[in-house]
Amino acid sequence: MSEKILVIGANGQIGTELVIALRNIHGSNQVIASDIHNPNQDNNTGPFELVNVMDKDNLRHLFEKYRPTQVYLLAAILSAVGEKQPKLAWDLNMVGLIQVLDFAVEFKTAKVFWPSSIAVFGPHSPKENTPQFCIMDPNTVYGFSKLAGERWCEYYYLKYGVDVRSIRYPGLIGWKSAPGGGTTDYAVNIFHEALKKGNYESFLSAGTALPMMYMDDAIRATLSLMNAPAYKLSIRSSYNLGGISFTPAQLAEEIKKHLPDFKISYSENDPRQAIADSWPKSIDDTYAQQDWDWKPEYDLAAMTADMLTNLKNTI
Ligand code: AKB
Repeated sequence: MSEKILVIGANGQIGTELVIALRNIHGSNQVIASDIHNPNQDNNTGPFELVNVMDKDNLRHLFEKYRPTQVYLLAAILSAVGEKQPKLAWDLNMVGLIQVLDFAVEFKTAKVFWPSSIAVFGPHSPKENTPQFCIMDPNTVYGFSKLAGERWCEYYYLKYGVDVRSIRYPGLIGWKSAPGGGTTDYAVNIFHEALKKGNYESFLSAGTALPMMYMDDAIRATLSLMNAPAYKLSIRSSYNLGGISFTPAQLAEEIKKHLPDFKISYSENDPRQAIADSWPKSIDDTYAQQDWDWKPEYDLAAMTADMLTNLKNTI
């Protein structure tokens, strides 16, 4: 069967790269990119629709027009921006998801993808190798909207049979797209500043370890999960996904191997530090390994080399 794939939030950090990957696999016309903003350069290569996920009629129109077989709902407000606009973050992250799940039931959408995050964990979750199932007490609006969203995903799967699949993404690092207002954004910004200015002021402290992943791995993981046979998937809330774990100081050391004059400094009292301190340092992704053979390809050295090589040509 030929797929019709709707990507909502296509201009964002994940959406930009996912649309490219999906169009390479399925052909440009089979992938409808949509966003609240006009298409970016990468999304201009096929059908595009303006959409506001909070607007039910607007969303219904897209489902009626395209009858998508797969929907990727990526529109969200991330951790740092969410703390500045908590009510809006809650509304957008929840209303968007529930509307899409309802339309998936009504229009019999074969598969839905929705991203969760390491932000579902909180101060009392284990910090090292955080397991799939443990205490979860997120204290950001983004984090508890993602945790509630995971519950809704599992609920729609169990009650209505929606084949919804999800990943708890770590911080994502890529050169094709900009990060969107999260706590892990430093790990992308540092590369841009290293190449442009030779120095970077990190808003997280030198020793703040966080789970991270190179975008190539994240896209591969997303497509693997979406292609996995349904009977193999034991998690219908959201899968833990492990990649690399490093601190700003370790990333700076790695960058220095390519740019020996690079200097890093650290700001104090940034509100994102408290968010980072409440999150895991590394993730146990045994379920993803067992259920759909997940294995990351990029370590810190490979990711840093690839980022610098590719970014050099765009700056
Ligand atoms: C953020 O920092 O908010 C995101 C995330 C880890 O979900 N990158």
